[in-house]
Amino acid sequence: FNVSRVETTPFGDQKPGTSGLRKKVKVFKQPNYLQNFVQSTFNALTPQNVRGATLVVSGDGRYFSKDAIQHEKVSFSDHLDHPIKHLSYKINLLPSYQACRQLSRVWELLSSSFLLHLPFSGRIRQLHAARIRSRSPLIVWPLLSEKYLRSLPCFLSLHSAVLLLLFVFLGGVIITKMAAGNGLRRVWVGQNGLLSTPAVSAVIRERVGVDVSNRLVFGSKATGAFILTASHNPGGPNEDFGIKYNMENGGPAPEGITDKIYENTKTIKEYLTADLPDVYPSSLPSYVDITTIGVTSFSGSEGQFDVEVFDSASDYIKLMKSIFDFESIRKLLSSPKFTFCYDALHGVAGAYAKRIFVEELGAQESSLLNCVPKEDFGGGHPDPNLTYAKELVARMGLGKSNSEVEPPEFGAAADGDADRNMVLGKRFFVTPSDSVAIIAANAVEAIPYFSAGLKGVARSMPTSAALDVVAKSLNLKFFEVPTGWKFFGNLMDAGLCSVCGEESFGTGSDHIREKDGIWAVLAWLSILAYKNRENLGGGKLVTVEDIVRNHWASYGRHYYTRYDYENVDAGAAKELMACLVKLQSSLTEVNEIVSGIQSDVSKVVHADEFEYKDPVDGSISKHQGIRYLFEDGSRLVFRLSGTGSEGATIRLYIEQYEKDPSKTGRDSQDALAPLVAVALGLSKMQEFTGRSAPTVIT
Ligand code: VG1
Ligand code: CO
Repeated sequence: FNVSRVETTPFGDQKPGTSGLRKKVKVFKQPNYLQNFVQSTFNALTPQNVRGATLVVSGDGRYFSKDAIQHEKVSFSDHLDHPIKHLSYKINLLPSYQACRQLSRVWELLSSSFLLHLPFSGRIRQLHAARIRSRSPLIVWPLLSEKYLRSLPCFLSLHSAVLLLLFVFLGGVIITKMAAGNGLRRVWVGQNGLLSTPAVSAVIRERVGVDVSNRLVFGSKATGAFILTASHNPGGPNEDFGIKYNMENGGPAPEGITDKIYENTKTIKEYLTADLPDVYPSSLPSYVDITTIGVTSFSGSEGQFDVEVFDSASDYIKLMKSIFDFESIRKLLSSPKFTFCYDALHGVAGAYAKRIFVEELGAQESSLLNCVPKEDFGGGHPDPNLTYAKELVARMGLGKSNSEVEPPEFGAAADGDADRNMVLGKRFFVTPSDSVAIIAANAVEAIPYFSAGLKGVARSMPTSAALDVVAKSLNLKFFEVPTGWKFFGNLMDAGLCSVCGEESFGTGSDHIREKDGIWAVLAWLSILAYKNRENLGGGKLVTVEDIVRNHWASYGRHYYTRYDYENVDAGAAKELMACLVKLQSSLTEVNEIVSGIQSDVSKVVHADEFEYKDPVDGSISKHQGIRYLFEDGSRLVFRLSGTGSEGATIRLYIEQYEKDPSKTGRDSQDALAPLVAVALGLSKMQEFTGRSAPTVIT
């Protein structure tokens, strides 16, 4: 292959947020938008992490992922894309993507105006859908399409002119070609471009790879990864796409790197790319088919470049087996006493759920909900919480379901990229803040990986202090970090932290450097298996609810809720935050307002903007959320989300500690109502945002 330098101009909006760059697909589809970000990232890394390096490229499979990894689809319509591509190769014209960007616009106009209304477009769509459903090898498609096209001379004659112009931009490839262009040695791609975020983290750290002769090679590592996901944000042509870079420790790039990336995006002038052949058609001698496991090698002027497609799940499963006692979980899952349900919300967790829960652990297939990964998550919002995981919530007997069928004993859901988890018991919700505390409290007994003890525990600032109480009582090192998983990585690399979590349904450990949704489910199943080790034959099952209530009885309960005001006006959100910061300068004034709203809450004794000094590298992160701390341990926290793609999202976190075991059984919204009123009044939420209620309550 040959490498070329392509001129480009900067975009002003490529600042990575809490977890990478997330934007509407439309934004990512702008010419050079993704290329600029990828090149800016390569430029922010040390040369040894680029030249000769091994890069993982995969994601949650959302719309636009395949384009990003491998080829750039003609954007006007999927069903016409493939036959046309085939044709362009048939006529043997080499694609040259750059030259004809503008023509794509013309084509889009033309096609949307009349081509899509031709009577046969429906038929092509059907064929295409059938191909996807049957997962037939790609080779079948060109045959189908060729036959089809031959039978449609009108198609050709009508559009031959446009076609001739079209194939010049058919060969666009983004990340893989840019990796070759930047002198990387190889790219690893999960089959079909699918890898969960935790699986990416795992394979960066260690993979059982294969060499060119398909021999297993143990212990290969990658230097980094591009993870293609917008996580819990919806997917599809009108929804979100995202990309983030993870480092060689398997964790998200630290702020030092993401700041550098952002600086580079503001000045970028060119990017490097190689003219590798495209996926289609499969009849070309060398192409990369990301649906098939194997290695494809290319030789360039500076050496060889490989694209290796590997099974998305096997490395991850191997890792899970080294952490948990699968045999004891299997006993639990196969016991008739224990019923189970897992909802992948059509995210990438589906690619793991059947293999792990059904094939490895013996759960019934009917216990899997929405476990087929979809580009648009079936039109849903792949966010595992009580609002968006509706089907699971109903099945678990929470919400307004008809309760004729007995709900399962255990239910869990994942987000789009499978790093989040929601854990539910029968008619019972486990808050993520409690979940991490309970896992920490039980890990040593129930999970073999931790049998030698925990090195320490950590939580993000807005997460409730339930974990703090466990840390204190078990005499564990404890850390409070800003929101976002990147802050846990340094602690783990330094051997300071084993288990950590966030209130936002993220839980994980130092087995990798990302939160891990399936790990959390296996951790809970391990705890249940351990607590029930003598009950499965006879005796009463210890349920999820029992475990949580017992935990509250020994450690006290942190009533907790989060209010999200999604997609509010960005200016208004900023003003609201600025007012809260200003208010902090006078606690007297704050307490006057508080007691005016609610006379029976305790006093605010401290207020600040959270700032974090990393104990390992000394780096400082400022403006990480506004805190109001009360005398009795209650907290109000206000933050702006860093993962949205439109407007601003205000998050309000409300927490109250109850030590008295006779008072830990209240409904949390009731218990927190006075503090909620204070928070809304203090922030003048409705006044600033015009919203009388949040979009999501968790
Ligand atoms: C949110 C959560 C945060 C989480 C982040 C990424 O960030 O609050 O705890 O780490 O999403 O999760 P923000 O800035 O919107 O509050 V994931 O599953 O989206 O990668
Ligand atoms: Co996620």
